[in-house]
Amino acid sequence: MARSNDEVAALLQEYADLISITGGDAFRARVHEKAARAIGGHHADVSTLDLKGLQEIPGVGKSIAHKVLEYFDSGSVSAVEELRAKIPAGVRRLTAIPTLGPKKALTVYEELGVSSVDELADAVHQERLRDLKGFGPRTEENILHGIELLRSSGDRVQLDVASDLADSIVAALSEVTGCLRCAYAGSLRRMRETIGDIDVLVASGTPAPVMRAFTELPYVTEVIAHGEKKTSVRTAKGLAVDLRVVPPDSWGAALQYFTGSKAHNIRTRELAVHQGLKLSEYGVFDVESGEKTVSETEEEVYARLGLPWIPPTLREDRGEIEAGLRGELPGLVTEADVRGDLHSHTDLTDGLAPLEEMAEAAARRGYAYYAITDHGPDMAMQRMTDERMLAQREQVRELDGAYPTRGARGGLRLLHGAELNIGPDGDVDWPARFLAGFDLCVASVHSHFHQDREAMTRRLVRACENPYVDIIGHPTTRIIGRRPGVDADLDAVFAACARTGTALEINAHPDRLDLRDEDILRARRHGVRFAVDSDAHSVLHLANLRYGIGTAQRGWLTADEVINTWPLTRLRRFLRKGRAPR
Ligand code: DGT
Ligand code: CA
Ligand code: CA
Ligand code: ZN
Repeated sequence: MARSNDEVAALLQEYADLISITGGDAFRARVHEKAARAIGGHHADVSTLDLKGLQEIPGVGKSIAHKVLEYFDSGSVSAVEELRAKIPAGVRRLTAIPTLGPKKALTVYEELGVSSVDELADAVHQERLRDLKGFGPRTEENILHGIELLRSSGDRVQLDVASDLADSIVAALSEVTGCLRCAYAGSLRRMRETIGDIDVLVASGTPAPVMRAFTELPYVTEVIAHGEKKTSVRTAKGLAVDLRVVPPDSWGAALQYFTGSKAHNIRTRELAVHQGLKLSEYGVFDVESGEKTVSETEEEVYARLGLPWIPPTLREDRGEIEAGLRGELPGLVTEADVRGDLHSHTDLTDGLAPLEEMAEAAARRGYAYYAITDHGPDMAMQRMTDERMLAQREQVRELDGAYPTRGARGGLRLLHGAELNIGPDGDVDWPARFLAGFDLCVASVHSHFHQDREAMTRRLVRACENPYVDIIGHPTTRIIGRRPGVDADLDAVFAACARTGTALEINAHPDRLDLRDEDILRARRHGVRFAVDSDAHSVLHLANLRYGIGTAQRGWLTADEVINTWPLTRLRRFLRKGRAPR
């Protein structure tokens, strides 16, 4: 994973924000924003590219390419620094409030001197915003709601950010002499949707060199605590990391303990107590003799408690202990079960890569089949037409089977689909006649998020009832930390999905993870099928599927409940749904 691409993308995005905040040219802001997205999604590490290579990235012109080179030469970009100097960091932080926007952020700063999120909340409560042009009671409500969203996500980071960092820490520490085992534990191992801090575990008889290597990692900016057993640091992105070094013969007990969750651990400790045992991060001990019985592997620890090994994604005390005791833990879906991705975009709409590159990358992942689902014409920005869609279909048919893959002897099977837009009344982009030509259709809500509960429920149910809608994409449309899910009677929607044979998507993008774990648990009680999809807008996004699988596991899903683990013939039968036979 090219971390430098993320850095540059963040910098260009910040620059775009700064341009907007300072009232600069809106077009210039958009150009930089677009380049930020392109670089974030680019397959090659941008720190290795020269001027020419950089300019080959779509949306990257000469001036942006020069900024990127300047960044890698000197560690900063003068144009960005100039704007940074004009705008206090607190004001920039205001733009992180999802409902505020750069223009209003500048207004409250210039007119009221508000330069932090707390000050803004105070100003709202003191009704000081009311006198400003363009601010009404409705704006105040929106701002307070935005502040609440920002605060509820707190200092937690998204799954992909923590994953990338943890992977590179584990890789680095595994190289240190004396490190016998290294893994991450905590909420990241359980694949929670956001991560408070990373917990890394090392088994070693000689902690000192491991601790030293840890504090000397290049992205460590601050050492919070330095000890024999535990060291805590803060990293460049603000994320904290705890490292614990344990004796090799305590590895299993420590991994179990520090994986959590706290609620799960309370239950395992109770189980131990009932059997005259004591469970700690050092092992399972006999209370009477004080003798250690097991602790080397997690399997042993669970077995000693009378349990099978419980997958980390289930360890939330949501019934996994009871299921384990009864021998009824689900056989969870894994990434290896997945035979294809059913939601992805190309540069025909808002994706970054052409069809060929996306398909080739899907084949590299070993898929048996792969669906291209660009946006329909109802999202006007995407400029889709019937002709363009049909031309793409021809291209898809031509390339069907052209890419060798582990997953299918005759090459990757390409499906031609679309991501339809579910309009306010539940209608979708095209009439039945046109829709009948697609192999599959994903349908999603992209606007009118604030309909009342009844209207929103009706809208989603109508979409399910459309015989050409096979999958409801990102069903609640929430964006983690930025936008709450829509208000709908989800049980009614889930029941409609089950009744009509419409699958619910588990959108694997780490910003979305939609459906979320709790909704999946609810939906599966209705007998719904699911599709775990990347919704990839670039080649790199295809790998996000792992986060969707983690989320599916947290929803207790088995492979049989996930349609894109099925062989193509079974999948096609599902996709025929209520359609007239062809
Ligand atoms: P996070 O960091 O907020 O995303 O969530 P976790 O689950 O990673 O929590 P963290 O980092 O505070 O602790 C890691 C694990 O260590 C936690 O899942 C369970 C274990 N642990 C920590 N403190 C306690 C405790 O006071 N009691 C018990 N039973 N376990 C604890
Ligand atoms: Ca943690
Ligand atoms: Ca921790
Ligand atoms: Zn999409």
